Amino acid sequence: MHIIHRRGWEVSERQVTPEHVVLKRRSLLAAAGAMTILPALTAKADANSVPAFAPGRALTEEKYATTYNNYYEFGESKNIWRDAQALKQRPWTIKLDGMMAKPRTIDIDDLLKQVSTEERIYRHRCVEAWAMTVPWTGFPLSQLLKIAEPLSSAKYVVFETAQDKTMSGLNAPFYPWPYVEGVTIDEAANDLAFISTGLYGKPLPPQSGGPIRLTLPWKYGFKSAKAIVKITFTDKRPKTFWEEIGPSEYGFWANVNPAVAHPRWSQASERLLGSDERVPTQIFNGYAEQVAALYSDRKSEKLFM
Ligand SMILES: Nc1nc2c(c(=O)[nH]1)N[C@H]1C(S)=C(S)[C@@H](COP(=O)(O)O)O[C@H]1N2
Ligand SMILES: [Mo]
Repeated sequence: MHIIHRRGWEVSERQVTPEHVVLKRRSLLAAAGAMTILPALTAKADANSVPAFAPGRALTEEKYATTYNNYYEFGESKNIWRDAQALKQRPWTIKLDGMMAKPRTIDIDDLLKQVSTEERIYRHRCVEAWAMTVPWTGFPLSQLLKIAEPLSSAKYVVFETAQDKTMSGLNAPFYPWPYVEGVTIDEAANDLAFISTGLYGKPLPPQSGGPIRLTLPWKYGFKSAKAIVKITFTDKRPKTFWEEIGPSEYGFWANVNPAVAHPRWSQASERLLGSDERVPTQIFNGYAEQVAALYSDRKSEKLFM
């Protein structure tokens, strides 16, 4: 038996995907034509190869990932996918501002011409203790940093979600809209930090954060802001949406850790979407090898909630 050392997202297709899903996705990708094809899809499966960071999980079925969502702009229910179809995906622009060389507004299609897209299968862990494993299409956040050219004095990247008339949840007065999230520049430059514009080989559906969302697989899901319309570079740590609502429950760092309980529930295990199966939660959602070093000088901070 030989060990293939892949990075965490370079999982063997065979390890994560039931065969019928592989076949379905192959035909989807062929139909999509221009989509980047996952290298693992085309590589010959080797029953004896053990990827170093294989999720050891089946891919979540698409119908579960796209019909069970958290998207408070559309309400507190998980069942918002129909309503979210009303959110127009084009035209779509993103304002880049703050501490950067040339603040500007960029059209999503112009942005997509400047990046190279790829597919990554990531585990996703919601702070509410459900989880999924899905194939995103998109590009590393580090590519956006190169395009935006933040000043060296910038320490954080802040993401802001659209506020659209189709979003009935915005009428709920309690919430501090807009939805704001942020990471340090170092976190943003990490290879795992990803901007998603597709899911299951198709354009990212509105309920999943289409047309463009953040995807940070080692952090609780609320960090992965959907429907991004503004990206700001700053030297001040932002007050994020959930931190504003409940700082003792949803912190800025929000790295996944089974040993640090949420004040109201355990984080030791998680339910796999589309099944009743519970599996143990892993530190940094299983991505410690790629991201733990980001926090070696921050041991005194509340990194895990
Ligand atoms: N704008 C916005 N982004 C958001 C949320 C939200 O309510 N609004 N919910 C977050 C939470 S709690 C999770 S778990 C994920 C859910 O993503 P999914 O619906 O694609 O599974 O989106 C995150 N991004
Ligand atoms: Mo979540």
